[in-house]
Amino acid sequence: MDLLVKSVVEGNVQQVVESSKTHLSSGVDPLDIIADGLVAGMNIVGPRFKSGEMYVPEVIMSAKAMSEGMKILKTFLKDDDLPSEGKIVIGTVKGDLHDIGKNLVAILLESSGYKIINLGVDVSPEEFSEAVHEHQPDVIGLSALLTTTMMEMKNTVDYLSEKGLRNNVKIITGGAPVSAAFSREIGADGYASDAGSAIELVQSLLKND
Ligand code: B12
Repeated sequence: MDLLVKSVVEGNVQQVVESSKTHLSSGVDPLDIIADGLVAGMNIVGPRFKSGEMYVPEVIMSAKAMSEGMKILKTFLKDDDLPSEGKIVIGTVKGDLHDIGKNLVAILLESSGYKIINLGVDVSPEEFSEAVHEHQPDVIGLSALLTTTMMEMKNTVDYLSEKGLRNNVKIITGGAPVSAAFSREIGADGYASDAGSAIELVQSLLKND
């Protein structure tokens, strides 16, 4: 399985696909290939990105390699075979079109076992609210990259509170202009400065549930 782990870390799509097929044909359980190969690889990528040893394009290649491997392995799984750590709705707030960082957070959370509902960019408080009704997530992730759209985070938090939707869901925030202090001020449950820390944050918020 070492080769598969290494290939995910290196973002070598072809090698990940070949290695996944080799393990399948030698009879290894697809769930083990996912956990000990693909996820194990992304578990190395997350901390390396956080510590600055890996950069955005490399993380994207690793994630692509992982998802190509998943495509093959998933066909051998039943729908409820994959364990889920929790459900996360994530989106960039209204008026803001930046999504590179938010998508990285989504990718790393997904590779850590969370089910992700990515609402995209320019997401209004009403759309977040609808997503809570529809998907019943454990966590909502709000992203903003503009100082002018940071206040949309507050509007979203306030809107969800008004609608009585805060009881079973934690709200986390992130994005370059956002800080832990701002996040606390607007009443969110947590803040993370990067995708690696976002995983730790979600794990700790859901553990305390
Ligand atoms: C790429 C980019 C764009 C692209 C976006 C493409 C895309 N699909 O995302 C385009 C060209 C569209 C764009 C447009 C604009 N941009 Co722009 N853009 C950038 C740029 C260069 C990089 C942002 C980025 O992707 N960083 C890389 C990612 C990996 O980092 P990140 O986003 O910070 O994400 C990490 C963390 O913040 C965190 N995180 C992010 N989201 C979340 C969410 C959660 C829940 C959590 C926990 C963590 C988390 O984890 C991520 C991964 O580690 C920045 C400058 C910069 N260096 O930041 C300017 C910047 C953000 N843009 C800026 C501006 C002004 C604009 C425009 C207004 C320009 C214009 N006049 O048209 C428009 C606004 C459009 C709009 N309505 O949103 C300013 C913002 C200034 C400010 N303080 O408000 C910046 C800072 C540039 C500058 N120095 O002036 N932009």
